[in-house]
Amino acid sequence: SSTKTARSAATFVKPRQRPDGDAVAQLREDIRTKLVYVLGKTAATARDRDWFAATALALRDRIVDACEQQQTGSVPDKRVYYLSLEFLIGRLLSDAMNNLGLVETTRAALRELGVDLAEVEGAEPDAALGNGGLGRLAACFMESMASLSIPAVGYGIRYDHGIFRQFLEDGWQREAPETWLAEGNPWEFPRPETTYKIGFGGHVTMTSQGDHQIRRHWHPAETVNAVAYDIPVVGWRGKHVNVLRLWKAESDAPVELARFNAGDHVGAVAGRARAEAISRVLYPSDSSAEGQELRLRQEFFFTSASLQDLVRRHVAERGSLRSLPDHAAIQLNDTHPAIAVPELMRILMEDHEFSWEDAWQITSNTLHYTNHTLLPEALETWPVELMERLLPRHMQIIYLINWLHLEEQSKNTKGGTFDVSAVSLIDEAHGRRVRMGPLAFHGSRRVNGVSALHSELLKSTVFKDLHAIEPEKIVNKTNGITFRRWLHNANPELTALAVEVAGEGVLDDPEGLRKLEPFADDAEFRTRYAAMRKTRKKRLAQVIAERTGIVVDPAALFDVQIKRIHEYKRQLLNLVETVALYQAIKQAPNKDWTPRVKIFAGKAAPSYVQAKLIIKLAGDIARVVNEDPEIGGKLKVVFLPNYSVSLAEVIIPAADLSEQISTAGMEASGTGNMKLALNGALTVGTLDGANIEIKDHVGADNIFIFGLDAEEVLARSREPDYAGKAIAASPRLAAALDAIGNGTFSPEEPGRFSSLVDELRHGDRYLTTVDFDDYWRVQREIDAAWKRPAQWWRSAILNTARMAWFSSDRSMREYAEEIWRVRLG
Ligand code: 4GP
Repeated sequence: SSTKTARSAATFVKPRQRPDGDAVAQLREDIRTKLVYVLGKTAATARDRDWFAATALALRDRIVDACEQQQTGSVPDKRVYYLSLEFLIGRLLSDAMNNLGLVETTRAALRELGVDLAEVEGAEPDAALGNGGLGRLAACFMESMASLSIPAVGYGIRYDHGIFRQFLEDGWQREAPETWLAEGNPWEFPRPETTYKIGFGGHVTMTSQGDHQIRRHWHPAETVNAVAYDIPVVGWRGKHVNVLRLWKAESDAPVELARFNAGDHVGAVAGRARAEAISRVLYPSDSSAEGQELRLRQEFFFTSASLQDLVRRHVAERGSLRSLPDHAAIQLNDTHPAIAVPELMRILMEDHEFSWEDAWQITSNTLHYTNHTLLPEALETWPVELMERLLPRHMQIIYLINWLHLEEQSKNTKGGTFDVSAVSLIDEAHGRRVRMGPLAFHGSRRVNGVSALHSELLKSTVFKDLHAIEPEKIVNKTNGITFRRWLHNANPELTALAVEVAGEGVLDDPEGLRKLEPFADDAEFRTRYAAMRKTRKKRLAQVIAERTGIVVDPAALFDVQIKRIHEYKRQLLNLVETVALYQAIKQAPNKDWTPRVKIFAGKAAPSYVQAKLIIKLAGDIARVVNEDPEIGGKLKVVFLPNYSVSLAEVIIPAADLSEQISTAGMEASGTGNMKLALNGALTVGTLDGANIEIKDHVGADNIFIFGLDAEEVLARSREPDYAGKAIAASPRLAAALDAIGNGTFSPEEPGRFSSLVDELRHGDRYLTTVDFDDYWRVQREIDAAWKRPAQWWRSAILNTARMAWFSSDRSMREYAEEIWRVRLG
């Protein structure tokens, strides 16, 4: 009977919304006007990039109109301020068109101008102001807050150069600057009138004010201007618009004319260059510590500007800052803005004359903090010496916060002893350093992890002692992704299927995807679902051929691992398994192997030597495997360079298998795992991060789980020589490691990968060797599953049907209700 439903549903398919003729004509004229009068071009001289700018400007007008309508209302009761050093936005044109309901209108308007929308979309540079998961999450959250009408401002830095462009030279990662602003940014409004002074260095004075009151005052040695640039963020169906306000650093020092006239043209502007360096480049530091002074300057710069801005707004709207916690919820995205704790205290005491106690009350009821990683090397600390030099007043405030905090603990233990070093905000063991995680924890009303497992691990590991003091503080908020981008825009074919089955309402409420469930048992629907995938795989095969020259067969299983390159994410596990598979195929070339294409993409931090070596290894394995005539089409290996949001939008809908194979306990959540499962890729994964919750939602039969869980990882790590034992027990693993170590893939330099192999043999911090055999087992199970298409596509459809919970709308609703206590609009 479900087959019948599918057929009858098919007969009800509405033709893709036909755009209204007047709207098309109007938009066409608006685009033409922008092209001619704003850009100074003609249809004859315009390049795709010009058409993109003209289209963006025309759509931006419509966003502004939506904004105007919304502003006729009164001041919102409470606003959310999302402070993030990273916003990995990607392109905005498709978001804007889709959310305004103008995709087809824009396509038609451009067609009348003789221009192809796809070309225009392709001409938009990615706004890549982030490294990976943390930055992309911030972008998804901004879109969801706008879609849910949560009044919010995102605050960040307007970097001249976002994440570097990755290219391969002889298989090695090389980095080149990304220049997204080279031709301006049509989405943004510069607001030079909204400029704040940000201080650095200098000294602190004390004045006594009678009543034994002492006031301290900071006199910075240097100030830099933070200038606002606003990007409007329009929500679904154009109902609500929020702002992403990015700060650009500008010098407030004039050009030194005398010096300039004396011929020192460079020296005359050196001070300006130093100030402006703050917003020059994004630090490429996904999950690893950055000890650079410039990084601390960036963090303070954007945090101070954002706090000054929201304080000014609050005072203008409400008068006293005493009510700040009632009308503002500030979310610190990781510890990068943790300096907000002392900075808000300073602003309240110094500029608004609050007492310490009142300032603390306001601060610790307004701030909230999200943790994104447990890796010890990624937990930020700053040398006390550097803080004292760069932010002397803040260091004093941190000392006093810490003193009061430790006093309180010693009172609580009633004369008993407690471990000061475990809860102190200052680490005395590694040279004196300020621990930004504990500072953010202590100064915030709520602290959250980003998956159920991660939040539990926060309580039992990094924040164990602080959690014991305030057991209510840590809450879980599992990450999410915006379906508007990762389903509707990235996969129109699957979206059309979903709309056909579940109706247009599925675009507003992803719970409607559930209606796909019965169709998993419908052979005809499965065929159409598989055809959708095939279309997307052909497109990806084309991109692979263009960018790497490698020819892949869209009929093969597309197995993808796309994310930052990091040892804990274990691209190496996948590569070792690839080698073992290669060896197995060579031993039995005539066996009925499931044809696979292993697709890798991701950037390595420029200073991360092992990660860069892993990229080189992928390329070297690819060269040998892809050219081996014995292998034929059974196995292909591809490393796609310059992974980006836009490239993800092409790969994800084309993936059959999603590799989420981090060492259990180390991936805080993952969000790529959600995007892939939503698009119907089956996950092969460990019980880590949000994989666990994905399994709970899609069902254990529709996901491939392997390896140790987080507890087992802890236990095994304590056993001596666990790697040696695992290798000794697995001839297959030993042979694969030998091949990598002896130069089978790098005959011109046989020892090239010996550091990787030695680490696996003698250290193996990420338990790659321990999980290998089970990973091999599950991969062969996957080979077998691929040969049972009815079951495979059934599982794929069930993945799509059961992923609604992972919408970032759900995450944002939870934050709104349980952390921010803000009403949805
Ligand atoms: C990432 C985590 O590694 C990832 O598991 C999580 O899904 C993501 O944040 C969003 O919460 N962390 C980073 C980072 O990107 O720079 O620490």
